Amino acid sequence: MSQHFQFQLTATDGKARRGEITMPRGTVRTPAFMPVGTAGTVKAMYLDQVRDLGCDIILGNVYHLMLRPGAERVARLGGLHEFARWPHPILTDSGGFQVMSLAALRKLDEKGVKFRSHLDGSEHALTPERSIEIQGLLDSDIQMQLDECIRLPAERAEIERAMEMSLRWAERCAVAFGDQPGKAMFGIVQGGDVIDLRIRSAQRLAAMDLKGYAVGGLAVGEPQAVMLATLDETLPVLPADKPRYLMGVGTPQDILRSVARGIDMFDCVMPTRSGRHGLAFTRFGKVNLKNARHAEDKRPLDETSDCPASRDYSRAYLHHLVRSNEALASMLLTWNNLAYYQSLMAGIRAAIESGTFEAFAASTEEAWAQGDL
Ligand code: PRF
Repeated sequence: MSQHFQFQLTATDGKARRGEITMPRGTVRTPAFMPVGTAGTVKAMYLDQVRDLGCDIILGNVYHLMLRPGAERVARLGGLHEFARWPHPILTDSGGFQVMSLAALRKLDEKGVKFRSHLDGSEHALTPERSIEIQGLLDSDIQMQLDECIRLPAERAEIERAMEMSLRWAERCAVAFGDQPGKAMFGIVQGGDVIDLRIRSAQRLAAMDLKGYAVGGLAVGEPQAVMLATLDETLPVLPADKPRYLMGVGTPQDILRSVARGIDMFDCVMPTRSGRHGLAFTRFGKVNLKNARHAEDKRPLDETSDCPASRDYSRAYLHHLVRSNEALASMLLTWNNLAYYQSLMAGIRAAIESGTFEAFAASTEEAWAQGDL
């Protein structure tokens, strides 16, 4: 395994890219979907199961882990990989986005962000430097700069202010991160739905020669067409030889359409959170297992899947578990959903390798549009 963080493109098909990120803890095959492991757990899953689904990397959150159990405590316990028993790569989000969505009484300025914990109301602060320090204490392999994400719709002036500050925070994070050959710190493009701001953000980050780039500030209230048009204009500005990560996205359709534009990495709570709310993802679309029409349906979610949750349990039983609020409902549906997402990514990677991505994307979208349910 490489002692250095490296990215290699192994095939392209149109703008879609197949690559490998190598780092000391393992290789990430891209395009990759990263299950969200907010608090050091992919909720309702054993990490061995997550690994067995073909997952190369999971995501953790500075915000949650700094509040509980605390970054210094995780460091004393050997770091997040050892603590959670996941010896493979971990990417951590820097905290700003979660502060803005979860914390109370936030105060954000050039220095950083002060906030009260959503757990107990205690006061905390995050600066660009402290976010990188926490990500180091967690021993995260891919660390994200602290940024400010503006929800859309928003005024240009507000989007520009946050984007410019995020660029200054990127510089501070890069200094704090320093030179760590086996790890990476990614910059985050901001700029909302304003194309010239997106281009300026991407150009300035590209000039910093970071090891990878994320596109943030999308899927925050704008129509999908706006997100895709923004990717169309932004991605050509980023260096082709660095990985590109679209944060917090998305549906299978969002993923296919973003891969088609040159995105390499994704994370989203959708498969895990939906699983805990009775929603299953399958090759034929979404299945809402709360619905009474499943009550006597003996068919499994997908008899062709290798995932036991998808193949071996009747919809009737899953419906019963969901209606009864059983823990096993969350476990089986999360398992099914992550199996579907990982098989989608494996299909995407194989299609790019064989030069058939467009047809693969069309047939996948078509099957979803039919909706079996
Ligand atoms: N910034 C960070 N994390 C994020 C986002 C962002 O803009 C988003 C937006 N989709 C999700 N997660 N740091």
